[in-house]
Amino acid sequence: MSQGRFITFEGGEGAGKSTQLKRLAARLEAQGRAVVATREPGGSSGAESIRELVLKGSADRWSPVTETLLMYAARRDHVERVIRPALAKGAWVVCDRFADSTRAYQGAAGGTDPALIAALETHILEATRPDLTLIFDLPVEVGLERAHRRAGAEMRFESKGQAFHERLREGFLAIARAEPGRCAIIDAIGSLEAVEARVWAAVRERLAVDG
Ligand code: T5A
Repeated sequence: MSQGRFITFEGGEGAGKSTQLKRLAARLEAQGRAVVATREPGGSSGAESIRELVLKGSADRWSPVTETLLMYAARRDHVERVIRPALAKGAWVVCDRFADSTRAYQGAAGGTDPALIAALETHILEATRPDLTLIFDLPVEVGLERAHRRAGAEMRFESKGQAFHERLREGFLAIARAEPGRCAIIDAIGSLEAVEARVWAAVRERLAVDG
C-alpha cells in the first residue's frame, strides 16, 4: 500500500484555513482518496484535553515556553495516535495547523528560543513532516475581524494585540521563504471560491494530483 500524503494549513487568526480545509478534504475524497481531516492543538483525545488548557483563560495564562511544551505534548499524542497510523494506511491527512504554528506563535511572535523548538521538532516529530504546507496570508486587521465574527471561538490568542499578530504574520512568511519546496503561500483575500482555486492549484502542482 502506498504511503499517504500529509498537508498542513497554516496562518494567522481568521485566515480561512478551516473553511478551505473542509473544501480540500471533500475534493480529495471525491477523487476516491481516503482522507483524515484533523486539527491542532487537538486531533486525538489526549491532545483535545490539552487544547482546553491552552486555549482558555487570559492572554498571559501561560508563558511562551510553557505553551511550546504544551503544544508539543499535544502534538506527540496526535502524531502517534492519529497522523502516523493514517499515513501508514495510505490516507491523505489534512491538518489545520501543525509545527509551523509553534514556530510562528510561540517562536517568532512569542520569543521562545528557536533552538528549543528545533530540538522538539527533531525529537518529537522525528520523520513525520508535512509533504506540503499551505500558508494563508492576509493583513492582520482583516484576519482578526474575521476571527471576531466567528461564533463560539476561543479568544486567548486573538487577544494578544496588534504587534504580536504582525510578528506572527512575518514569522509565517519567513518560514515560507526558508522552505519554498515544502511551503506555498496562499493569498487569503477574495471569495471562498477564489481562495479554494488557489489551494487546489497549489496541491495539484506540488503533489502532482490530477483534476
Ligand atoms: N496555536 C496553535 C499556537 O499558538 N501554537 C500551535 O502550535 C498551534 C497548533 C488555535 C489557536 O492555537 C494557536 C493558534 C490559534 O490561536 P483555533 O480556534 O483553532 O485556535 O483558531 P484558528 O486555527 O486560528 O482558527 P480560526 O477559525 O480563527 O481561523 P481559520 O480556520 O483560519 O478561519 P475560518 O475558516 O474559521 O474562517 C474564519 C471566519 O472567516 C470567514 C469564515 O466564514 C469565518 O467566519 N471566512 C471568510 N470571509 C471572507 N472571505 C473569505 N475568503 C473567508 N474565508 C473564511
